[in-house]
Amino acid sequence: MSKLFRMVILGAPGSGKGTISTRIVRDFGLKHLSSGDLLRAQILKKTEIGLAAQSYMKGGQLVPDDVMVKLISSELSGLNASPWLLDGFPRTRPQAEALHNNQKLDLVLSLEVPDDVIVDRIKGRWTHLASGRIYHTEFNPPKVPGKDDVTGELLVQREDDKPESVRHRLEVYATNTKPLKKFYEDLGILQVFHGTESNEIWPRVHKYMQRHIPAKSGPF
Ligand code: G5P
Ligand code: MG
Repeated sequence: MSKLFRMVILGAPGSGKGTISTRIVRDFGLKHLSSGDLLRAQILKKTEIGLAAQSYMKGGQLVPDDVMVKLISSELSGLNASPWLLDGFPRTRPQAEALHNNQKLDLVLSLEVPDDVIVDRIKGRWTHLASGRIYHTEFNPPKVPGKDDVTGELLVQREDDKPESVRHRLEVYATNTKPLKKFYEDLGILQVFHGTESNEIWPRVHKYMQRHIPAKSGPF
């Protein structure tokens, strides 16, 4: 069963999708595809997709559906034999339908964290853009301040983590992505987790996931 296991993690910007995904990868051995990390890698490489996506992302707008569906389909086609976890895709109804028409999901998790908690925590996020590794000044600090633990390269604050972009991203999430919960609820594969701390949400996610796929380790 674990071999073809396919899941999605939904949640507002800063709700902890990346944080929880890293732990799922460690304990359940899934491949993690973060649409935001993929886009940021394209921007760093100055590809056609990266150049097109940059202006949307900077202000917290969604990148057009056709670009996203093409990007994610191409990444998924390289993962056919592995179980995977999608983070940040789908984000709109057309994206969810395109995915559903191609791949049947086993599970969709939704992280529900209050907006005021999110706005506060995003101020402390630092990112290693090339790898997608994320840190937080208090919650998950790097070993050396301002530097990535693995490469030693400089960490940056994402352009879309400025307070005005974050507020806009929360609105975009509420309008476009939150309704996807109904789509997945109707398919009978949605599980919602409420909380304000990833460390408190994580053991519940781990326990729930074990109903679907055997754990290799954890929860830590
Ligand atoms: P992204 O990159 O997908 P978002 O907005 O969905 O961006 P984001 O901001 O990456 O989500 P997250 O992954 O949910 O947030 O959260 P995280 O990084 O794990 O945690 C946030 C911070 O809080 C981190 O510093 C973490 O260490 C800390 N933290 C975690 N838990 C706790 C805790 O319990 N306590 C505290 N104090 N801190 C904690 O998408 C970016 C853009 O790309 C485009 C859009 O423009 C989008 O805005 N895009 C798409 N466009 C169209 N369609 C798509 N499918 C697209 N996908 C991406
Ligand atoms: Mg993320």
